[in-house]
Amino acid sequence: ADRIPLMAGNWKMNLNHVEATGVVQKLAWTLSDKRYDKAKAEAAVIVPFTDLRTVQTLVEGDKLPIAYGAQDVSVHASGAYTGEVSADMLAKLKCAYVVVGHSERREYHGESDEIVNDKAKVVLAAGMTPIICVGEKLEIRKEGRQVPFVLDQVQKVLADLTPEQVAKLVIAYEPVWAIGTGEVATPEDAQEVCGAIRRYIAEELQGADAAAGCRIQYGGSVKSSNIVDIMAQADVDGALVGGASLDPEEFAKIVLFYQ
Ligand code: G2H
Repeated sequence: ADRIPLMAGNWKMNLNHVEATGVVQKLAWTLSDKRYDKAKAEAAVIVPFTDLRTVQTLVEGDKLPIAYGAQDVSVHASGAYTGEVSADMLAKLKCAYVVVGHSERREYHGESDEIVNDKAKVVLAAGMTPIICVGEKLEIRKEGRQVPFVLDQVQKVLADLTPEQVAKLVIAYEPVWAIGTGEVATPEDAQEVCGAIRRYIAEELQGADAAAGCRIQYGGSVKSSNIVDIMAQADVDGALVGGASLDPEEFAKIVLFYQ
C-alpha cells in the first residue's frame, strides 16, 4: 500500500499564538529551503486550541504545505459543556487531524478506551482524521505483555468503525515509558507492536484493506537522530513527535527523514 508517512508535531501545552506564528513560518521556510517533497512525507502540527485560528490563517494565506490539527475534542456535539471544544468547531477551522487518547489525556484526565472510541467517532463524523493513541506503561513492558495489551486497546478504540473509516485513520503507538523521558524504544520494539497492530486489524478486526490503508505512527522521544532507523521499519508510517517538534529546524529534519 502507498502510505505516505505522517510526521506530526504534538506541541502539547506549549507556544502561544504569537510564538506559534514564528515556529510555523520557520518550519515552512526550512522545508521549502530543503526542497521538501509532500509525496514523501506529510508534515503536520498538532497545536493548542488557542493557536488553531492563527495557524489556519498562516497556512491558508501563504499556502504552506503543512497540515494542522487539535490535541483533543469533546465527545459532545454542542451545549452546556463548559470548557469543551466540539468536533464541528475544529472542522470549521479546517483541522485535518485531531489527536485522541494521548497517554497524557488518559493519565491526567481519566480517558478510557471507550471515551477514546467515542472521540474517534465524532472526529470521523465531522470529516476529520483521528490520530488515535495507544501504548503500554512500563509495568506491562517489563512483564513482556505489550503486544496483547496494545491489541486490546486497539480493539476497543476501533470498535464499531467501518473498514473504510479505519483505512483512513492514524494510530499512534506510543510506549508510555518512552514519552518525554529520552528513553526511546528500539526500532525493533516499535516494529514489533506496529506490525502486530496491522496484522490484528487485518486478521481480526476490519480486514486487509483497512490494515493496508491505515497509517501507524511511532511516538516517544523521536528526534532527528533516531528517526531514520525508526522509519526503516516496515509497519511504521510516521511519527508523533513531542518535544522535538517545538524546534522548527529539528522538526524539519524529522519531516525530511527520507533525504
Ligand atoms: C509522545 C511524544 C509526542 P515526546 O507523547 O506525543 O512526546 O516526543 O516528547 O516523547
